[in-house]
Amino acid sequence: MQINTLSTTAYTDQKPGTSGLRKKVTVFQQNNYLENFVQSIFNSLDGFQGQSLVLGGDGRYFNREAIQIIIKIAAANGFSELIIGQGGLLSTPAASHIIRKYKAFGGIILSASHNPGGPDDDFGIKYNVNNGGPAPEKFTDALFENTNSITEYKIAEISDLDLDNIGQQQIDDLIVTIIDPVADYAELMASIFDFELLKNSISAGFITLCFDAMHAITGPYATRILEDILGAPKGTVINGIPLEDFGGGHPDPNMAHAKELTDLMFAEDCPTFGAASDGDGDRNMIMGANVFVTPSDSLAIMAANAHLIPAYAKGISGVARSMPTSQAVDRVATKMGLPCFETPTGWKYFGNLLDTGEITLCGEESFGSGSDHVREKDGLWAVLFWLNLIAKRRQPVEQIVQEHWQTFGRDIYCRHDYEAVDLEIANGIVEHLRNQLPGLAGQSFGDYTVKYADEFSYTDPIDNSVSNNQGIRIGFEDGSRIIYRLSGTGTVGATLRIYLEKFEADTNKHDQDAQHALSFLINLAEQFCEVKKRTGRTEPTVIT
Ligand code: VG1
Ligand code: CO
Repeated sequence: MQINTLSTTAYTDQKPGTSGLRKKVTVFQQNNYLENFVQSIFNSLDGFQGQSLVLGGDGRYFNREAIQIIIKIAAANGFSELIIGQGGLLSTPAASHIIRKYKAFGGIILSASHNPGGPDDDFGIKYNVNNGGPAPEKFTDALFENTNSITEYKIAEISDLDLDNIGQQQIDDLIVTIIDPVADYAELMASIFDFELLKNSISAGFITLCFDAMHAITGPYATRILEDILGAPKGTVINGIPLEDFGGGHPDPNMAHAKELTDLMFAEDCPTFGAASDGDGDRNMIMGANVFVTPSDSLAIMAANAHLIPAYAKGISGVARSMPTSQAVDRVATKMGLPCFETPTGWKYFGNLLDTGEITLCGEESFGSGSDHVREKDGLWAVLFWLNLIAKRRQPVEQIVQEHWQTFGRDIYCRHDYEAVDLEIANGIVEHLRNQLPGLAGQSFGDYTVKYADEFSYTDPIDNSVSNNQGIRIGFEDGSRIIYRLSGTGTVGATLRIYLEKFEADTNKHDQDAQHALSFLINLAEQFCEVKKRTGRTEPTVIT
């Protein structure tokens, strides 16, 4: 194999965000932009010679071209085997599983997740380590430094590979294995959940369902598992063909973007269960007949009911949530006597807790939940968890949620996103908030008295690494919170996220609209941050 070392010039903007490097496709198409980043990943790693690397992506525009380039750079750098999903496809949770199952050195996942795709939209790339999870911050920091100083990269002179036929190809010392992207994952799901019970509940008509794959990666996974294996009727999976531009949509599973599913679930003759997943298959939205389950509640309900699922029947060791996620799961943990951890936003912070067995379940308010079965959040896993729960409890989604609130109280919750805010204005808002923090504790606003106002910083309990500046928190005496963060996944300007929550113990007040119940806090949040005043906007871009 002829290996060439080519000189290159560093780019200064390759800093990984919450989940890898995400930029416009046109940025990735710049001369050597992708090559630099991939070589910098390898420059940040040791000991991979003769090892295997997993490769796959969510199928968005530029996926195939990128994979061919990465194959050549990985070959030139000394990997001995590449395990690639057929067609270059792997959902993020499936990639995590495959790294673990085949004991690969690591994996490169091509995805910009919930961001839109297409020639003028977004592309992304991230590196996962041998536990199957996103590389920790100390790796991404070193990687960023390498991208700033890179001067050359290595590339093998081989022709483009056939990604579409399952099987092995040998090119000199390199083995390229093209695998069925779904098979291993489907087998894993069957080992966690009660598939017999699910088959029976579906064939008996007790569960009727609709799954919106949003023209993204979960199409083939959901079709195989829900329709082919569990016997749900053809057509259960809608928008099931992955498209390079997601059909022009925004593959983000929430009521704003999964509109077709939402309309269906609020119609009169709707199915009993509805769900959607995102671009790379790690997010989930759970709905029942005329009801939407917030991701924070979903996590709490899963924790409270985990013993009903075969894989977790012996009990769970602990739970974790990202800081802006509501405190609903904390209440479950307290009642069950389980440890509960609060981590910064992003799945990489759960890795150590999962690896050491401190926790079994974890989740984020941003439609993500998962367990120790992989090291990424997992959309279809969450869907199957809920289906298993419904089948086992023989109750509709709404009743499961209501009963949960009766037992634990309700954490009323919502998130307001202001997208594509001018960077300077966004930084000004954060500065303005920071300046207020020292004086806020003890002050009262209506019925709310500020208990603490600070910036969240996290010390990993396993390796003691410290992550600062992980969001601004204003917490009140009654447990209510207002949280502000700038997104680390956007590609245009800045996205300001405002998270609002309030606890309601009174069962008679559980059936409230969240926007209404939180209106005082919503106004207070604006008073503190002035996003409307400073941007001239009248409302958030998206409310979830
Ligand atoms: C968002 C979510 C965060 C999630 C991240 C990656 O990050 O808020 O909870 O882990 O996306 O999810 P940010 O920095 O934009 O708030 V995914 O499905 O985009 O890989
Ligand atoms: Co995602």
